Amino acid sequence: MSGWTYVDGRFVPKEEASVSVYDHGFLYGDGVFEGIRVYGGRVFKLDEHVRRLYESAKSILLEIPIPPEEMKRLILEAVRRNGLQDAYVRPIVTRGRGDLGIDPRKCGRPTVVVIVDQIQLYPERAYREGLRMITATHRKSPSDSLNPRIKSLNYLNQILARLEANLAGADEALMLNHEGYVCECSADNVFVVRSGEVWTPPAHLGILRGVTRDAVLEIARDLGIPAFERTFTLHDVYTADEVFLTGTGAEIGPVVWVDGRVIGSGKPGPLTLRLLQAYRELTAREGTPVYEDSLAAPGGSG
Ligand code: PXG
Repeated sequence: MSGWTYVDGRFVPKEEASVSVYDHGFLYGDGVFEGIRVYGGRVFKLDEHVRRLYESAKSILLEIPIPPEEMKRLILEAVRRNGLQDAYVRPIVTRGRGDLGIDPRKCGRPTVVVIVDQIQLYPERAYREGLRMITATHRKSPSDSLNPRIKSLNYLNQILARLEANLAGADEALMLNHEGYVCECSADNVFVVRSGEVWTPPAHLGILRGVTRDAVLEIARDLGIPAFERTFTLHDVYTADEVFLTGTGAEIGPVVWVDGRVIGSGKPGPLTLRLLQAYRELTAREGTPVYEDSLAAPGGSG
């Protein structure tokens, strides 16, 4: 697919988009990013994603060289330039180009990249039949080491967990914190349904506070389904009526098998499917319009 990518102040053809090998995002994973969906020409939860991007950056003392409102305009323009109605947008901000030492003071200006691409959806089978998940032996990195609330370019912790899932022939890996409490999956948040209640681990346990997770908590409450943040263990997962994961890419993915335990009936649960339908209605209805917005910067990208 042809298209345009924003790199450091200008749009370039996708095939030509590149950053320096001296960029500390490449050398050390020193940077932050977001993953955002566009549905029917509307950017879903743009404010929430941009807020999290700036919070991640602030936490690692990375000053994004443009203000949040300009970042939003840039994201909308990037989608517009690619002429897509449905897309996946990946804003990335790195520490920038430095030398071979880790010291961020050697980096000049942070690198800003916005990639727009087509979204690779989970196969429809995943929603019809459900996903299989294993618990990774790799624990979530503790909040006082590398806080999982920061959506940084340092994804090795999650990748090591995903490799375990791949080796086991599973779709996703569940990750625990060092106390053994359920945290989240390698690249999705996790929920359990027990006796009509919906539980997901609290953010302070050491997880990424997913935008989809927050939207699902809100949808559940709107539907009159009791939904809480709660600390729980693998036992609560194995014996749950339903389990599902959430993420920008996955939306709401039913989980029917965890570490050899069949969850509920072994099919996607009724509450999960109800939430998925409500979530899809929300994504079809809400969002910042790409092609008719007042935020749009007239003309070029600067
Ligand atoms: N936890 C982690 C660790 C994540 O990376 C989520 C939860 C869900 O968050 P949102 O805000 O999307 O509801 C993510 C999502 C992938 C992929 O390939 C997923 C994510 C990032 C990059 C790639 O599935 N993040």
